[in-house]
Amino acid sequence: MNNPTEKMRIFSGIQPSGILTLANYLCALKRFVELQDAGHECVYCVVDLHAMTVWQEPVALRNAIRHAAAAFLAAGIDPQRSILFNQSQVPAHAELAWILNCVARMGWMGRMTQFKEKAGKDRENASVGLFTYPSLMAADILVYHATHVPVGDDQKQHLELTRDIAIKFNHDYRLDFFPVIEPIIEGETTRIMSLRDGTRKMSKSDASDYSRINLTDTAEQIAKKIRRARSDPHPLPGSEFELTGRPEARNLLGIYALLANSSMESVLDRFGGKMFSQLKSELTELAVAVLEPISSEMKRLADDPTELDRILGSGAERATSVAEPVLQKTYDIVGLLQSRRP
Ligand code: AQP
Repeated sequence: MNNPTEKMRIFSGIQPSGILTLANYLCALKRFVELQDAGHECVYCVVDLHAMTVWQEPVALRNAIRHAAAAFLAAGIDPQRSILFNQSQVPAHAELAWILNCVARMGWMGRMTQFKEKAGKDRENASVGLFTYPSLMAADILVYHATHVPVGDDQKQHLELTRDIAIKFNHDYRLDFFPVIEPIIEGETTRIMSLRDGTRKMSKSDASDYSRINLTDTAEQIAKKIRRARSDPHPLPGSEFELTGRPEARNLLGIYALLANSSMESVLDRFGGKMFSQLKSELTELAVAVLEPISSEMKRLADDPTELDRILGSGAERATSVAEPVLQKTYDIVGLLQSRRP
C-alpha cells in the first residue's frame, strides 16, 4: 500500500485499440481518478503509437483516440488537474524510445508474454513495433520521471522491464538519472477475465464482443452479455478457498466487488450458496447503474470532437514542457549533439 502523504508523479496510458472495456475502467480509469483526487501530479495518455503495433484502420484509429479521451473525461479525469493528451502529439516519447531500444536487450524483450500472446504462432509476421512495444512504454513513463504507474496486473511484466531499463541506463552512464518506478497494482481483483472464458483476460480486441462489456454498451447489451457469461453448474462459493478452480465464479464475484467498492469477503458472504442466476441479475443492475452515467457522458463528449481535440492539444503542450527537458538531458548524457534545439 502506498503512503498517502508521499508525493508521487503518476503516469499511465490506455491504447485506443478499440472501445474501452469494463476492465479498462475498473483496473485503470477508476484508479487514475482516485490518484488524481488524492492530489498527486498525474500524467495520463491515450497511447496511440502503441495501438499501431497491430493494424488499425486510419479513420477508426482517429475515432478511437477521441473515444478513449472521452472515456478518461467521463470517468472523472479533470484536464485542469491532470495532464491528458495523446502520445503521438509529444514526439519526446518516440525519441526516448529509440535510446531505450539501444539500452534494452533482445533477451529481455523475447521473454515478454504479451508479445508471445499477441504474435501467436505467426511470430515472423508480427510487426517489429509489437516486439519493441515495452521500450516505448518505458519511454512513456521515464520521459516524465514518473515515480508510480497504476496498471492492471497484465502489465506487471512490462513495468518490471521498465525498471530494468532504468537501472541499466543509470548503470551504463554512471548516473542516478531515471527513477526506478513503482507499479501500483492494488486490490483483491487486479485482472478481469473474459466473460466467455474465465482463464483469458477481458480484452478490447477480443474477436467476440460477448467476451467483454464495452463502456458504450446499452443496458440491454450489458444484461444480455452478463446473462450469457460462462458459469459452472454449482452454487456459488462462500469462501476464498472454495473459489479455487472456479475461474468464472471468481471473475463475476470480483467484478461485483469492484463495482460495489466492497471486499471479496463481503461479496462471498452475500452470494455464497446462491445460484449464478441471482448473481448475474444483481451484477447487471449494478453494472448498468455504474456505467450508464459514464456512457451517456461519453456520448455527449463524442458529439464535440473539436473540444476533445482542444483538450488533447492543450494537454500535449503541458506534457511537452515536462518531457522535453528530460529528453534533452538524456541526449546530453548519452553524448548526442543538439545544437539547433533551444
Ligand atoms: N482484463 C484486464 N484486467 C485488468 N486490467 C486490464 N487492463 C486492460 N485489460 C485488463 C488495464 O487497462 C489499462 C490499459 O490497457 P491497454 O488498453 O493499454 O492495453 P491492454 O492491457 O493490452 O488492454 P486490452 O484491452 O487487452 O487491449 P488490446 O486488446 O488492444 O490488447 C492497463 O493498465 C491494463 O493493465
